[in-house]
Amino acid sequence: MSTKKDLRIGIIGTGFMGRTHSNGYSQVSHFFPELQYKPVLKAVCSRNPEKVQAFADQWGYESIETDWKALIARDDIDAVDICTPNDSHAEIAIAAAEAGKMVLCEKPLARTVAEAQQMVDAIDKAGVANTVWYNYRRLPAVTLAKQIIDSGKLGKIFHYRANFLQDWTISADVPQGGTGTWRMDVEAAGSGVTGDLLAHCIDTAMWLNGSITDVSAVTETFVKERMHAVTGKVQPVGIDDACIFHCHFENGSLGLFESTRYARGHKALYTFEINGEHASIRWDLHDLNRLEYFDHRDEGIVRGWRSIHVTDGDQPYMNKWWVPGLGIGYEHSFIHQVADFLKSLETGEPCSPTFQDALETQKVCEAVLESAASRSWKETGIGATVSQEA
Ligand code: SOE
Repeated sequence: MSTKKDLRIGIIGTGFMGRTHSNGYSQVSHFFPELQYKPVLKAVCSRNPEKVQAFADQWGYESIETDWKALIARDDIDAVDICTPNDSHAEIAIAAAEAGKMVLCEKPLARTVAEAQQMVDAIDKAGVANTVWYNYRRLPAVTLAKQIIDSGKLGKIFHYRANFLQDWTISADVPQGGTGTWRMDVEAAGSGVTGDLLAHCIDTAMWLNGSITDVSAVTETFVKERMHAVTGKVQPVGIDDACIFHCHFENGSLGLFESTRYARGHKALYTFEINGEHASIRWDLHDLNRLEYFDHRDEGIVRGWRSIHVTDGDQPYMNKWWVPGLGIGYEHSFIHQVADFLKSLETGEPCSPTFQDALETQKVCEAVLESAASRSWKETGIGATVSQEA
């Protein structure tokens, strides 16, 4: 008989993220057998009864709901996982916290800082375990980057550079709103690439390199009107199609970030590079098992960029998988997040990024959008501001 404790999951939303999270819950106990908690797929919720039943059958959920309030009211659910479009994150998370449930929320935490702050307040008041699915932190090569930086190998950091490039909205025929294209609708999403893609880059950046204190941004909406999939009307587009910003970090380094959905040829090119006094590192989502490292202190005749294949048992998470040399994929970042969440329930330590951490990312996103709108520098309100004259 298993001595593990059940963590009864109620998931809301059956789209792309509903699938990645469900896969995480399904796989984690196979690969992290030492964990004391075991996710149990108790219920899945979505409005369409046929679709939600099909999802439950496919992923092995025991039951369905078509009203998220009914899911939250159930006393056989311990943790509520929010995989809905951004406009419902706040309402669901606050209700779930008030009902005493643990809350796992898909990124970005909310559409605005005001919403995110209310969510943090509700979580704090209820004192419930929480996390936000900024999954890229948990790819082994990205976690290794964190370990290398924290060990001091890079020395003082001067530059942080990140891109997240896609090309799926170039056609003016792509609608806004609706099931597959809610990310194009400012009401549902809150913003465009800033909240959807740069939020990932900002989360990783602040985890690796500390707080971003102030930003100067430019955004563009290349297609100004699109048909709305729900109303059927051609309506103005309120999201940013592209965003470029530069910034100061609290540690004195400079940041440069770019994201667009108009970079023909790029489907999900997330890259970052960090340059320090002694060494640099860079990473590319399209080659996610590798971390590149350059150390100026190497002997001159062999000095150069090393390509580290992050698949060895002493590298982050990799003793859980196959044998050295065999890579893993995108979906593993979600499995790792579930594992870390379950571990946090054992230790009582928060599972970062918490709602509070994600609020900080939200503050940077909002400062970016305000900076672009006002064509001026904006402080993020986090970290100690570095004087621009300094
Ligand atoms: C957008 O296309 C998207 O699916 C984001 O919403 C995800 O967060 C990102 O990881 C991949 O791209």
